[in-house]
Amino acid sequence: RETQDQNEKLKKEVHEYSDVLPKEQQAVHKGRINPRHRVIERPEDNEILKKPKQTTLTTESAYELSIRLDLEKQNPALGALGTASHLTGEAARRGDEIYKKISLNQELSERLSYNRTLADSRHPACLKQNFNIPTLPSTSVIVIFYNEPYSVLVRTVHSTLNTCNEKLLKEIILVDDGSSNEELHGKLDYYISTRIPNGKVKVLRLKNRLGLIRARLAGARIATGDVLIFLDAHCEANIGWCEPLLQRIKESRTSVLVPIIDVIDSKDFQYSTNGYKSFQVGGFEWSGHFDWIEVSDREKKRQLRECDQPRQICPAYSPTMAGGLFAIDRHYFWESGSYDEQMDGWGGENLEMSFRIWQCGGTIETIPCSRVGHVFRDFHPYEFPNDRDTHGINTARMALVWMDDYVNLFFLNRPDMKFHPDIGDMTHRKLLRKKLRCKSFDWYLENIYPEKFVPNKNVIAYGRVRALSKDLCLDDLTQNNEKPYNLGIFWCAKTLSKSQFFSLTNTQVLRNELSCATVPHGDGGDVRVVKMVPCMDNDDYNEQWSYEEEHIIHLNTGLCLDHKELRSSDEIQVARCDSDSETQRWIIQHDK
Ligand code: UD2
Ligand code: MN
Repeated sequence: RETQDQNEKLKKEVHEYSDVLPKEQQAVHKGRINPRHRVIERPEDNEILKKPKQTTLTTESAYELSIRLDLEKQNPALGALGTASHLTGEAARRGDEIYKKISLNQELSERLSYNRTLADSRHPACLKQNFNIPTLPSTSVIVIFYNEPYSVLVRTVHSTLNTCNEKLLKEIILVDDGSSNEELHGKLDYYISTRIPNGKVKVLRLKNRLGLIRARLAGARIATGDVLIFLDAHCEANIGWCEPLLQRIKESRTSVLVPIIDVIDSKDFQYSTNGYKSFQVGGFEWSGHFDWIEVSDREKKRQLRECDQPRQICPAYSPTMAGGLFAIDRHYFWESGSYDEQMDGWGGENLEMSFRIWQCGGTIETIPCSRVGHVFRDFHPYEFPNDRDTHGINTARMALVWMDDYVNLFFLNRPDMKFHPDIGDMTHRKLLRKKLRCKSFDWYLENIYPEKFVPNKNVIAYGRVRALSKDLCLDDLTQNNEKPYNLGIFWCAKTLSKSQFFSLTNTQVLRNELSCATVPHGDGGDVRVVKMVPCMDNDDYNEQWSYEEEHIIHLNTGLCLDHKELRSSDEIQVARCDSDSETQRWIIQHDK
């Protein structure tokens, strides 16, 4: 009742100044169209905010109205406890439409409360932990954003305020990386000053888009908390996530920490976990991409040795981190080299920081009692600066500084990056590496990530597997490495590329980075396909091959790799071995 009255008063006020509003909006405020109805039907009515400020009162009233309409649109029951929600009818259609554009259901997000609750997804042992709050370091949470949906960003802020102990949360710094979306300017500022007036939420606006790496640096420069916690602008934090991070940094200043990142579905906003029993940590691919890996048995043993709590809630060493959500001591952030400021746009900074931290004496750890949800999107809703592959360029910079000779493996996977003109100069990063007396990449692989397969180490041969009688090479075709797939052949690429890169290991496994070649058990015909399956930890006999007199022989079946009657793009086969057959002769080469 009271808000209704206030709204009425407000509408009158807006009405008085409505001359400065766009035509359509005037109609709304003169009461010809139910404004509530209109905004729900036409989100673009927020256009009002795109008009230049005429008088402060008018603009503020417009923000006020818009914010009230936003709040009216929300249904507190929707998505409560992190459950999935589904729109119907016209709203569902609009949700699908916006989803196609930005890979996120903004329509739905606008209907979920900023303060929706999440189910506690922590391991039960986490609940028994006690923290001595006054002794913990304080934190500045830094959230960077570029044209993120307003409601998603605001929910990230509320979620942080609701879940991070207020005695520990010194401030939230929102860094606007030059967003063009007007709603993220005046209205956001107005929202913060009227709805979150505790002074803890600050907005730093960059004049131009600097890319997420420099945006994080800008936020870190003005931060005053003891610990920096970085978040993406589409996160919802789970209960009790701050304390375990801050406690661990108090114990170990050079540990860089990541929470378990739970998944918020970009379509229905379901907050889902993999259960609390297990979680993954960070790995990488030689192409310079981050990937998720299981916690190794080696690491589990280390946890048992070095941690006096139930193993499932012990910090887990992580060879790399995803990059978006992490906590680091503020001074250590700068001492350890913060970021490479010459990295533009998006990508690469996560592996750079991961290798640097490990090689220069720190650790990266997943803290299982700290869980934060993140909306994973299928594609980037934004364009890249100057349309460049900033991930590739940044990763090349990273590899040239931190990976020693292993940089060649990166370039084998990314030949397009080898002489890329935009890579630039890295002298200052190399000096940093010297100054901090950082260890080698060899050391990193041996000690931090010995499970990582190195395609040119402990191998009989590596490179492309080329047919002798024809310019055909074994090729992944378009398959990815997630599911088993049939291996193919294709015209040999001029420069060795990822899809034609194989190794025959000393243990006689024919494989690429993630998958091993095998001939499926089965009917036992004489001509059969070759399947690529996830490599087992222990070499499986069925995955073994020998290489004799240019024949590649599957040990278990005794069949030979054979491209007889096959053409480019076909699936490769194995057939009964024949020492005279030209189509069974292969060479494995990496130099040409
Ligand atoms: C992942 C990371 C992300 C970052 C990236 C590699 C997680 C969950 N996310 O990609 O944080 O490390 O890998 O670079 O680990 N943004 C800007 N300016 C830009 C582009 C993006 O401020 O020019 C913001 C964006 O609004 C978002 C954040 O940077 O808040 C990360 O971008 P993203 O969410 O598109 O990246 P994501 O999660 O795919
Ligand atoms: Mn993200």
